[in-house]
Amino acid sequence: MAIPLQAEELAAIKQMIGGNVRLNLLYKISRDGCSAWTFHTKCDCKGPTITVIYNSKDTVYGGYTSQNWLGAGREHSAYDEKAFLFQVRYNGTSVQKKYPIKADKLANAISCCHNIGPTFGKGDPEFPSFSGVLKPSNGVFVFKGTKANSVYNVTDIASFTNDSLEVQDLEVYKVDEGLVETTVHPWRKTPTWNITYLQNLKREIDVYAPLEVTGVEQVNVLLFGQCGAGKSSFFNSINSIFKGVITSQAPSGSTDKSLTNRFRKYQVRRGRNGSPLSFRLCDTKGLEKNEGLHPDEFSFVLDGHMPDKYLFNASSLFGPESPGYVAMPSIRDKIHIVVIVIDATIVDVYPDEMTVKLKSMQGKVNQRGIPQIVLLTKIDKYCKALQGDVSKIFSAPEIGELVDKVAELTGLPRANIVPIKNYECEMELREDIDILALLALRQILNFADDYLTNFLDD
Ligand SMILES: Nc1nc2c(ncn2[C@@H]2O[C@H](COP(=O)(O)OP(=O)(O)OP(=O)(O)O)[C@@H](O)[C@H]2O)c(=O)[nH]1
Ligand SMILES: [Mg+2]
Repeated sequence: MAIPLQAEELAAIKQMIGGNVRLNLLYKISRDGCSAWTFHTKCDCKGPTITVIYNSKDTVYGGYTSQNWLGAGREHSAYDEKAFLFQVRYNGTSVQKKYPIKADKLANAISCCHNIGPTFGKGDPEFPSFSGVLKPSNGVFVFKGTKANSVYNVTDIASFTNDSLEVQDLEVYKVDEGLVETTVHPWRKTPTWNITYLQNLKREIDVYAPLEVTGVEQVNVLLFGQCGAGKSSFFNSINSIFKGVITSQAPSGSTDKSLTNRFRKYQVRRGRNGSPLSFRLCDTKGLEKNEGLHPDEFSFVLDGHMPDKYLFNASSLFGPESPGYVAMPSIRDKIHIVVIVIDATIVDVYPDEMTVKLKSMQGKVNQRGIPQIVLLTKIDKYCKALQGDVSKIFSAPEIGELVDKVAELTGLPRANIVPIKNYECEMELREDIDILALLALRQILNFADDYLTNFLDD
């Protein structure tokens, strides 16, 4: 099975296209079959697209065209001065290579015919392609091509394809280009964003207290999700807001393995030395493809068996024999709300294996009747127009559409999906970032209350 596009590879492609773009998967041969007819049915007249090929040498390359694919009519080529080829992975390592179309070959950017798949260049297939219907053999599709490239600036075609025409997968994405156009009909309504609104939100959270009769003094909010999604950064953002300065108490950063290696039940204090607020943000190790938080450890966390500051150990899973194991957890120790943290920039290519892991863990959460909410992070990276000011977020239709997609991915209602931008490179607090993060936190605490109410009813 092909390894899906990694976040940095996706970001590289978006950067090569330029501007603020969204990708929507139209066609995938491992899912839809490798057939020229199916390709044209799904991809014709859809405007700009990218085609991505994953070959058996873990090399990923493809092409972009701003023109329509068209299977109808005679075989023809299309003029496209914006077309280019790219390579974003070579032998399993992410790279970033762009091969623009040659100035004197603009008329030959792509070839269209009902009987051929996506083909860049004209005449002999210079770009690996297929015709008719291709059946896989030992899990790979053997494409045709490639001669020396004359339409695009690829000097060494062998290194472009890594000398392999054995294709594990091919995907075609529709590219929606252009900056966010805000709409007069916001997809979520909030009062006018100003300092008064910010202070009101802060006050609401300041005075928040869990239902007294439950005996719970601080609700336990579990942050979990893929490694690097922004779990620790969310705690840092909330902590910064209440401290009044940018802080980075929880280690955060980018590595291919989870940076967080301890289970932490962080408290947030009012100011530097003030009293703690009535919630704890529980930070965990991230979900990873092979390692990461184990489903059994996840269950122990949900049920309150795992102590604060437990150091994860990949060679020995947490269990009743582990140091600090809480044998008889009370309602105070249990998790009262689960926050699934998802990086907005990878929703379009959310790895299948991660979806499987997520669903199975969601099953455990559902079994226990714990409410769930999705924190959709990095919306500033997903939508560059929001980078300097996130206050227009609820008027940005593309974020509304992204929320729809995440609702579908997680099976949760749209109201449970809250987009945010964490503090990451800022030196000063910003009113817009604070408001968005506090809106998310307020929703989280409301949902936690629902759990405690149900607990009382039971
Ligand atoms: N631009 C941007 N970057 C973010 C945002 N949230 C997190 N980051 C960055 O993403 C990287 C990973 O963030 P972390 O908070 O360490 O992610 P995590 O989920 O705790 O990851 P692990 O502990 O490794 O599982 C860091 O470099 C953050 O600065 C965001 O909203 N916008
Ligand atoms: Mg972390």
